[in-house]
Formats: sequence, structure tokens, C-alpha cells
Amino acid sequence: MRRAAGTVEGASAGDVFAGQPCFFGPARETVAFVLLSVYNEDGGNAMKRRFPVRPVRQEAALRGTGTEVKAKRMEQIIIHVDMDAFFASVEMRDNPALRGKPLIIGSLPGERGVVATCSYEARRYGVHSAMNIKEAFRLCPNGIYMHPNIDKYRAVSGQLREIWSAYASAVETIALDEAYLDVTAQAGDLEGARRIARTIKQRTRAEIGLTCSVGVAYSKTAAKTASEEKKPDGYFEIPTPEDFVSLIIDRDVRVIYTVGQMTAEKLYASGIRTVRAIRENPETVIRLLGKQGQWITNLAFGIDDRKVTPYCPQDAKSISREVTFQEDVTHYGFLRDVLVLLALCVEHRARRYGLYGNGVTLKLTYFNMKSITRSRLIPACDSAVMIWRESARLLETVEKRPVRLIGAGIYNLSGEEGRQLTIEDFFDDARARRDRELKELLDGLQNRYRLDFAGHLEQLYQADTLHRTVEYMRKHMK
Ligand code: TTP
Ligand code: MG
Ligand code: MG
Repeated sequence: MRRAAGTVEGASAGDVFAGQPCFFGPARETVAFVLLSVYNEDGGNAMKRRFPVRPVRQEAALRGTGTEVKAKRMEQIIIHVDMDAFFASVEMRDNPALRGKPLIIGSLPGERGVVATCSYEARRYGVHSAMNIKEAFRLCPNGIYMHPNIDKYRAVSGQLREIWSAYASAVETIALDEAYLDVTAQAGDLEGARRIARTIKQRTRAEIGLTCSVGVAYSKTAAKTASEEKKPDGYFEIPTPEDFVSLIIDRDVRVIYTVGQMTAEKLYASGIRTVRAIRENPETVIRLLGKQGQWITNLAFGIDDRKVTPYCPQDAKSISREVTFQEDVTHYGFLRDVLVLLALCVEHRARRYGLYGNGVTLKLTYFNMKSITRSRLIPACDSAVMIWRESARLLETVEKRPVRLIGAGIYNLSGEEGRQLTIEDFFDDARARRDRELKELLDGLQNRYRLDFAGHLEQLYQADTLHRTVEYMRKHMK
């Protein structure tokens, strides 16, 4: 698989999804193979290649009989590292007065917005990431609330990466605080991997002053599961698929990390509550969930052959999102509306990685497969409003023919040190105006399509939801 040159996100989610937008229909959150392939240039296809659809009743074959199978299972040794309460821990490291307190990073009470993360002390009150800030404040009125300092976290992330890179042949960064490391060559065997994990934990504490949780395993999924197993400051290993299966077999289906609330509810409704039940009813799971069902079933059997694909967001040249329509679109007012959603998704991804663009691009593929891109240099753009405004302006300049695909993005990425200041940096008024503009844009969409966009942003960021929502809008546009 070739990585899309410099593209952080290229998932166009293909044309497999139809019907209602997820927050109205039953299939709300994850279609695993699309979600997991957001970094692939060809949407879900690379994932399909990497997960050849296998017959699902492979338990006997998978268990194998002896060491031969077991040795084969350690063909790759993967470490997953994830920092503990990352944003909050950095703040507590830098300000001892915050330590031991329920600390909530995100919006402030009284603002619109959500919790980015919170300290483990705050989690005891039931506060968690992505929770509405009002709800967090209700649960934890005595908490300390702070805006995030993304630039600081991005700098820490760079330091972490240096440590990680010293022990791995490939580092795949998943977020500022998290990566998969392929340590197969460096570790040699499980004992070697243990040593590497221990060293990474020690160096992270000594040099950066933070704790992390580390998982060692034969696959990416198992490594991620392992790192979560003993959080915070944890270490856990899952050397073989058998270990993975025996760890999770009696747990709720949600232990499979791509199974979200709505997927779980579909499974529950068919009486499938545990991983064991998935293994016993693969046909039902696949009938209910299609390709996602196939992927979930494979995971329930411990099958995950994905490789660690080197990736560094800081090296990315651009961040973009695009959607392909089920039918060509001739209504350019509708395309302007779709750009709002694309801009929101680009903003979200940029902020997750602490990056800014210095230009905006618009991409169109016409009905005849002819593609065009238009771009404009705009310093320091990471806000959805700016991305929307500029991409919508670019849309006005193009030839108006039926459109099959539309994309928007930012390019010339930089972090804070390369960032030029904008008026919004100096004036609260300007920021407030931007927030007002965003609210107006979302209200406009809500009126035109009768969907509560503002209330479902987190879902919108997911490839399948975005695609479904856009299809819903297309069918309901006036
Ligand atoms: P996570 O690793 O998911 O969470 P965490 O590190 O805060 O806590 P844990 O100990 O459970 O790993 O995310 C890493 C950072 O990414 C987190 O500190 C804040 C940010 N983030 C958001 O901004 N929004 C989100 O919805 C999530 C989940 C994380
Ligand atoms: Mg974390
Ligand atoms: Mg993380």
C-alpha cells in the first residue's frame, strides 16, 4: 500500500453507504474498515486488501497445535504506547498546584464545547473526553477547567516521538500522545520487547516527566488492547492470538475497540453481548454489520495482520477530506453546504495534530472523472470558518458542471513556530465573531436540512457518518 503523498486524510468513504445519516439511523458510529483506513488514498480498498475476507470459522486452524503456529504468531512484535491523561498530565507536570486535582481540559463552563480530556481524579466524577462541558460541570463543579495548549502538547509529542523512534523500525503516530511501534527487528523476541517497553517507560518519566501505558503484542489491535489494560502507568503483554482471545472472550463486545455504542446495541438486540457470542454467531454478526461485521469477527478470533505503517503527522503536507456522491450534483448551493462539513472535519483533524495550514484547497471531480484543484494561500488557517469561507470562494471560480466528488483541505502545514499571527490571536472579539459565524453556518444547515449538526459534530468527523450525512442532505435538499 502506498501512502497518499502527504495526505493526512483521504478517505472518501466510497459509495458503500446509503440511507439515513448516522445520528438518525441506527448505524451511528463506526464502520471499522472505513474508519481504520482514513489514511489510505483509496478509502476502504487498501483495508480490504489487507483484510482479505476469510472464512470465519477458523478457530481450529488458528489455535494450531504446537509451537510452530505460536512462533508464527510472533512474526511481528508491536508496541502500542499511549500517554496517560495526556493534555491534563502535561498541565499538571508544569503546574504542581494542579496535581491531585480534578482537572478538565477543553472548553470552560459557560462556553459551548466539550471536554478534550481530564485528569484521573476528574474521571472519578464520571467526566470523560467528548462529554459536553455543561454535563462535566454538573458532575464536577469543583473541578479546575482549562483551555488546551495544543502547541505545548505538540512539542511534547515531538519529544515522545524521538524516544519511540530509537527503538522501532517503524513508528505510526495515531494521535499526539499515541503510536504503534514495530519492534520486531530490535526486540527479537518477547523478552527483548519487554526490555524496550521498560526503557520507553523509564525514559518518558525521566526525560519528559510523564507516565505512559504500554502494550506489547503480536498485532496492532492486541497491542492497543494491551496498553489500555493496566492504565494509567501500565504495562501488559498479549503475545499470541490465543492470549488475546482468552483475555477478551467473556467481555462485552465493546472491548473490540471499533465497536461503539450503536454497533453494540445492534449486537445486543440480537442477543450477542460478548466476544464469545460473536465467535459463536459469525453469520449473524456479518448479516447485521456487513463488512464491519467481518472485521469484528476476525478480531474476535484474534486475526489482525495489519502492519505498522510509518507515519508522522508533522511531515504531512496537507490535511483534507472529501466525499463522493451517489449521484452527480448540479446544485452548487448544496456543494457550498457540503463544504461546511468538510471544513469542520479538516479543522478537527488539524487540531488533533496541533497543525495549521497556510493555504486552502478545493478539489472537484466532475461527472466525466476530470478532476480539478484550486488553492489559495491563507496564513495560519485551522478554523472551519476560514477553511469554509476560502473553499466556498474557490468554488465560485470553477466551471459549473455536474460534480461527482468534492474535497476541501489545508496545505503547507506548520506547527506553532511556523505560524503567522492572525487578527483572531489578538482580539477576543475576532474569535467571538468566528464562533458566531460558525454557529450561523450550522444553524443555516439545520434549517435547510432539518438535522442537528451542532449537536453531533463528534460523529460527523467519522468517515462513514460524514458520507451518510452528505447523502441524506443530497436527498433532502430543496
Ligand atoms: P486519549 O489518549 O484518548 O486520552 P488521554 O491521554 O487524555 O487519557 P488516557 O489516559 O485514557 O489515554 O487522547 C489523548 C489526548 O487527545 C487527550 O489528552 C486529549 C485529546 N483528545 C481530544 O482532544 N478529544 C477527544 O475526544 C479525545 C478522546 C482526546
Ligand atoms: Mg492517552
Ligand atoms: Mg491516545
